Amino acid sequence: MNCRGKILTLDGRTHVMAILNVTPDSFSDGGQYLDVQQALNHAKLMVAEGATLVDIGGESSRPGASPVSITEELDRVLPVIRAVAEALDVVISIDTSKAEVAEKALAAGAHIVNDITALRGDPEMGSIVAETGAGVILMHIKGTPRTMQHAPQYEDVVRDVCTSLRESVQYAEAQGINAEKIIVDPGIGFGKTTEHNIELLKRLSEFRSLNKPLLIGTSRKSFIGNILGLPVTERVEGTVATVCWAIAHGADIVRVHDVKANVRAALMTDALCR
Ligand code: 7PJ
Repeated sequence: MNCRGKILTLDGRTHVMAILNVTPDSFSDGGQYLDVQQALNHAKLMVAEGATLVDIGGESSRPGASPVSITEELDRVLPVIRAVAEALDVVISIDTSKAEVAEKALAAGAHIVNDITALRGDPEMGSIVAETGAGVILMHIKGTPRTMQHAPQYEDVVRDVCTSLRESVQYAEAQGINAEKIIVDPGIGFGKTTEHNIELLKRLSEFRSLNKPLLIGTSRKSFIGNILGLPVTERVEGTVATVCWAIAHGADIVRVHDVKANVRAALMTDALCR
């Protein structure tokens, strides 16, 4: 996959995407990396640990989170993107649903737009991605971060999410986005109960029918906490279990906080099932 000149090879090994939140209120690491130098140091560490992508986000999408203004989001992410792009040979994704933030982030050195609304949050997003030649991650969400956990319901969660992603892919391609620059993601935890998340993972291989690279984000999420009865600081092992399972059932990219443990687990799982 060629994302604005940066090549992401999606056939050999699983890629680990490291989460770099530059928000004061993210649910597990909010407030830690607001300072640019600190954010850069954390990115360097995660790349040294084996991450091949870094996902930079300036707006928390945790359940109930308040939206932030475009200026605030830009002030948070642009200096960090510039610093990471300058210092590291890594694929950078910008976690945003706002076209203006995406456009400026791409100009600052990002390669991929990670849009949790799958281009539905901003009417300009599709054309920005198409014009810039960026890669795009189309994630499924039911509702908005504010409303998504209010008793979400599906007829068949896997079929419903798959159908929605298929429509998102069609919309993206109709907007002029190159078919080979699209990654899909069922959006674990975004408008889903613990049972829905488990069902999505159990039947993950059904998403292969979309014929797109598949990204999965389970890291430290509350369904792991619910099953293990553990707080967010104690969910590494639960996350690693889901990462190994996801790789064995078709994931190409895993989005995580705890890079070292998940890179080792991914390499081992690759050796077993690729
Ligand atoms: C995801 C994401 C995910 C993609 C978040 C968290 C909540 N982007 N952004 N997939 N999750 N593509 O980090 O737990 O699962 S924010």
